[in-house]
Amino acid sequence: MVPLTRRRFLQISTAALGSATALPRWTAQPAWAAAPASGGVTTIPTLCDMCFWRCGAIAHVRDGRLWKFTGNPLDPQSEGRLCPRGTAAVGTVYDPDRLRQPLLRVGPRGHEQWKAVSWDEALGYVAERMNAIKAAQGPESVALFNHGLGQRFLVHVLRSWGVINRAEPAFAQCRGARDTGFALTYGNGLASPEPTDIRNTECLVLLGSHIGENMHNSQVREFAEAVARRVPVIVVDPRQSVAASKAKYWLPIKPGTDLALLLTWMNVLVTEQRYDADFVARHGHGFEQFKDEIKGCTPAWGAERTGLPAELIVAAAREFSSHRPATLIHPGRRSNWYGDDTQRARALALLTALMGSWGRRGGIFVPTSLKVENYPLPPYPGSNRPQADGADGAQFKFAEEGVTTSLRAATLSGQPYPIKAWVVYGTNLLQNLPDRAQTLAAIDKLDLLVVCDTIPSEIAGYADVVLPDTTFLERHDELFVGWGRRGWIGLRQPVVAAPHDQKPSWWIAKQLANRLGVGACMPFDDIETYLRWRVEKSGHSWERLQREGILMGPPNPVTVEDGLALSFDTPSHKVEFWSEQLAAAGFDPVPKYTAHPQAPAGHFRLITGRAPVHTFSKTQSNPYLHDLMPDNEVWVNAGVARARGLADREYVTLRNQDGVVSHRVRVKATERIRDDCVYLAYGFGLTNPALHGAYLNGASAAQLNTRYATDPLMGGTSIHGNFVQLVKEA
Ligand SMILES: Nc1nc2c(c(=O)[nH]1)N[C@H]1C(S)=C(S)[C@@H](COP(=O)(O)OP(=O)(O)OC[C@H]3O[C@@H](n4cnc5c(=O)[nH]c(N)nc54)[C@H](O)[C@@H]3O)O[C@H]1N2
Ligand SMILES: Nc1nc2c(c(=O)[nH]1)N[C@H]1C(S)=C(S)[C@@H](COP(=O)(O)OP(=O)(O)OC[C@H]3O[C@@H](n4cnc5c(=O)[nH]c(N)nc54)[C@H](O)[C@@H]3O)O[C@H]1N2
Ligand code: SF4
Ligand SMILES: [Mo]
Repeated sequence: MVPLTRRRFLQISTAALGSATALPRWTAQPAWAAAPASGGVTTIPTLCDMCFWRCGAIAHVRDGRLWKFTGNPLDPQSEGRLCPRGTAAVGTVYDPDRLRQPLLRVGPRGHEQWKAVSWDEALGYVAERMNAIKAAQGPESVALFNHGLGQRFLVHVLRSWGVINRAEPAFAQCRGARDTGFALTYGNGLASPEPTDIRNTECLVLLGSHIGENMHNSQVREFAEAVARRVPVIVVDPRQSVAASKAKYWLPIKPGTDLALLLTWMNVLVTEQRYDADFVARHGHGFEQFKDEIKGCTPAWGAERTGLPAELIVAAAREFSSHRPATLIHPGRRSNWYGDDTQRARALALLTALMGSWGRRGGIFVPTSLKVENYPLPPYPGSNRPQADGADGAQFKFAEEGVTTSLRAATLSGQPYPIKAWVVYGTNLLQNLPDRAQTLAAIDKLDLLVVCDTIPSEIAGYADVVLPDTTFLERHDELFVGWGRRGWIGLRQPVVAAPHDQKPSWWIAKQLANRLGVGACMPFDDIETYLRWRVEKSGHSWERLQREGILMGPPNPVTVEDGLALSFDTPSHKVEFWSEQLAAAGFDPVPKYTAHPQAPAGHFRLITGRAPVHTFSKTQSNPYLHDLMPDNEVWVNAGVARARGLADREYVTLRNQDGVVSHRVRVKATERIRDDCVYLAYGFGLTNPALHGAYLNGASAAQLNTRYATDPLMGGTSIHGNFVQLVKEA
């Protein structure tokens, strides 16, 4: 590998992000695919997995080693450019902390005493324990936690074996509330990538949504283009985020009061008749009742709750409504803020409807896809038991996916039936679920904890069996069928060989299937047979997909301007300003503001977001990204820091309302945050000493999330309801 100095790395990532590529946007045959490898360098297209945006990328391989990772110009997500994390994929392959072989626990759980074993022994052990649990308690007593494209076949095998309990933090800890709120309003969630037409917008409104720190590639690039086009940007954030620093209006809202602001904005739009009356008349359901519900939400009412001047609230509403329908009210993504997040998402959805910007150019488009045939696989067995997490309606009427924290609660209580094993694929539950003590207590109840990961993550530290997956650069995964302005298929394929005894996740799933007695559910010898079948049966060339990495579908209308006819899959077949479904289930049919708990004396609300060069807790041991940002800092209002005698860059610890104390972290004293909250980027302060570079670097926001509120509609867990004191180091 070419030694990559920090300086050169920065140059690469800046070029990757900022510069306009000379390649046309939709080349039929890119130079790198047509030309034979020169100078011993082979280029292989694949999909980035440094985060879940799944950008199309090109691996440059020399002498069997990956030395550069760049964007695939054919891919609609990257358009030839990766974010800094994608560029650093090389560090994921050569991370010295990688798991190398299967491990069996020999000491007490969590004490990290292992025996390296063969795959045969590891998978034989897993199958034997799982079959014993099935015989005694039924397959429902095994739960699966998973995330990412690599999970596909493990999920399939376990479901074929009888698993019905499965959840991922990307729902209840991420976009679940947002998608539920939009589905209740329009009949459809937004999924990923969210169809925001930033490229064509004439006014962008961001609540939270810290694009630029949230590095989702295409959104960041379209955002940069919008700023260059001098599109007015309105940012609502208690902290002056990177996006807020580019904004025409920054509204430093009192945390937790966004719903009051949204209701006030809607009141202003209705009162001043600035909404799209035609859209509402044609597509709206229950508008009069809605109007009646929000009539008390005047600017004075909103100002009192949000801490924002009434004039600023009104000025922002006048600004963004003057650009409708090309006004984009960004729907957000990580919506697990305060526990009433589905209702906040409903308010965002209704504000979009008042702008008439659903299905419009410059607003939210209705994405299209490409039809891909499904490989004929046997159906899953049924079960006469309910899901243990209540996400099938018993507890969370509107949850469309499994609820992690509720599955954890079922493991703790043994109700409605005991959960005796967790299989965990690609998700670090000790960081991404609130209240770590509950996660550890639930693990204590298990007869079996299997973790499949690439590095010694914190959750792997508690496993009975650790299965070392290959990295995404060493394996095939299921096809990625993308939804967007056009549909596309993206292929993940291996670009280098696994360096040790790591195995691809599809292979692990297939081997396990044989040992679990459900081998028939994987009726192909290798994954290429499966992938080729799907691609060719769908009328595409497998060889071309292997060569180019991306196959684009034909253009379809995605906005009214392109000829799209709007339709809504709600009970009324309209946009539900008033939700009969919510009313029938005993919830507010129109969102209502309720105040959230305030900080105890001497405490600050802990708010959180993303570090631009890291993904959650999974990239801290990547040498290049670690070099760029080894730890986090706690943002403290400069006046607060002065009053407490805290100097910029001085170390403090954070003690939360329940007495949990963080690892030491540097203070960033800044005017760019309100004085009632502090901010910490998520993903640091990792506690597994086997992560040599990343161990205890910075403070873990997750560790301080001991309190959470649960969204009663879909089970999402809030994390912004925790409060901390700043403790000076002795
Ligand atoms: N670099 C990088 N990028 C990522 C990721 C990553 O790990 N690393 N993860 C990706 C994923 S999965 C997701 S879900 C997204 C998440 O990214 P977003 O969806 O953008 O996350 P948010 O929580 O909406 O935004 C965090 C911002 O909200 C502000 N905030 C906190 N409390 C409040 C409040 O009460 N009101 C308002 N209006 N603002 C508040 C914070 O100050 C912060 O600026 O990021 C994605 N992009
Ligand atoms: N406190 C707090 N909690 C949060 C959030 C937050 O901001 N703060 N954000 C929430 C959000 S928005 C989301 S989307 C979720 C994200 O949660 P997850 O997507 O589950 O992300 P991580 O917790 O980083 O766990 C990813 C794990 O997968 C492993 N891994 C990486 N690549 C591979 C691979 O190829 N194969 C296998 N088998 N494993 C791999 C990593 O080493 C890591 O242990 O977290 C949520 N939880
Ligand atoms: S946004 Fe960045 S890390 Fe995520 S897939 Fe794209 S290039 Fe990779
Ligand atoms: Mo997320």
